[in-house]
Amino acid sequence: MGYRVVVVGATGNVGREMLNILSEREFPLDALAVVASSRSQGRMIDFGDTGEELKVQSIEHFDFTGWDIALFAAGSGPTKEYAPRAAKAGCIVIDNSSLYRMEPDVPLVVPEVNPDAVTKMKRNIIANPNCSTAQMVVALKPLHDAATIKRVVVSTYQSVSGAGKEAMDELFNQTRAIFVGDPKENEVFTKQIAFNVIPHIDKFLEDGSTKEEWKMIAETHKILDPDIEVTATCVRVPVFVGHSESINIEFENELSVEEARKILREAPGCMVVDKREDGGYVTPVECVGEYATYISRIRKDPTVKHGLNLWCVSDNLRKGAALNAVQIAELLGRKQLQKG
Ligand code: 11C
Repeated sequence: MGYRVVVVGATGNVGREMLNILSEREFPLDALAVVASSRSQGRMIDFGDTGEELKVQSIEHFDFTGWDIALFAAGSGPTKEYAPRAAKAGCIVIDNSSLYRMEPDVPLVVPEVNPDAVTKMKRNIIANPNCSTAQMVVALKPLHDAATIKRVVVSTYQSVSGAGKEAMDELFNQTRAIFVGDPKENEVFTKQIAFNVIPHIDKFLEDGSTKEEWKMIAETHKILDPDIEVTATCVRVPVFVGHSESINIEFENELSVEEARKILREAPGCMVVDKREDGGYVTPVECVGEYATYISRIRKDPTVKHGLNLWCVSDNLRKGAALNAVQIAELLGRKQLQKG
């Protein structure tokens, strides 16, 4: 038996990856609809590399009745309008926006970390976390189970694809324009992104932190453990795809580098590449199109009693968004689509 699946926001960065991943993983489909704003209505888009093309339908006229799962990658505005409509029609919404993440009756799920949370679904809505949180909790979970994490200090190096297709175009066009001596004004980012880094993602909060930094803290608490202290600095870098994170972890109990490496090697979703030699670590360009969260540079932090540092890289459009959403759909399938 297969499922009737709708991809909402199918023409965007994450929507297209959702289609690629449904096809790559041979998700059991009885029907697949692709939906976007009325501007894209009638456009044909590829269903991964199956050779099949799908016609985009307008969200405004789409009837979710009879559909099992809607993977939403539409941003908070359209999601606010259409996700409740889909959920009310009996379709389970797996939402990639930040809209529902912190609502107590909406599970926020990373299947490698808190799969049982899907059973708490009450409104036919499950939330997908922010990309920078998803990869971090995949790496933290097995270490937390082994030695209890007290505190995490994370600095991110986030690719422009996290900010959408226009942001990718801005990096490309600005880089080319600087090369040909005809610099262009930035429109998507607040400062020049080509050949630069910007310590600002999402809006500023009153305490001087940004919403992206707040999300990493609040979402880690909801998914993994509210007792872990987290402090984050989120930075945009001129990389097209792949978020990187420098993570400093303080534990309650002793955990050697060797034990951490062994635990991470065996942990679901993790791939350790840590050769302590030139090139013996993973960089964002190598993680593009991959499923894993890569972990490198595992080493002791000698400034605290039980501390480790590590480097963590993942494809933000995949584990950080589309893959995680499809994994939640697979989880629902295994749990026989528990509708709430
Ligand atoms: C970025 N992490 O890289 C953001 C994108 O809350 O889902 C995802 C924002 C979110 O810009």
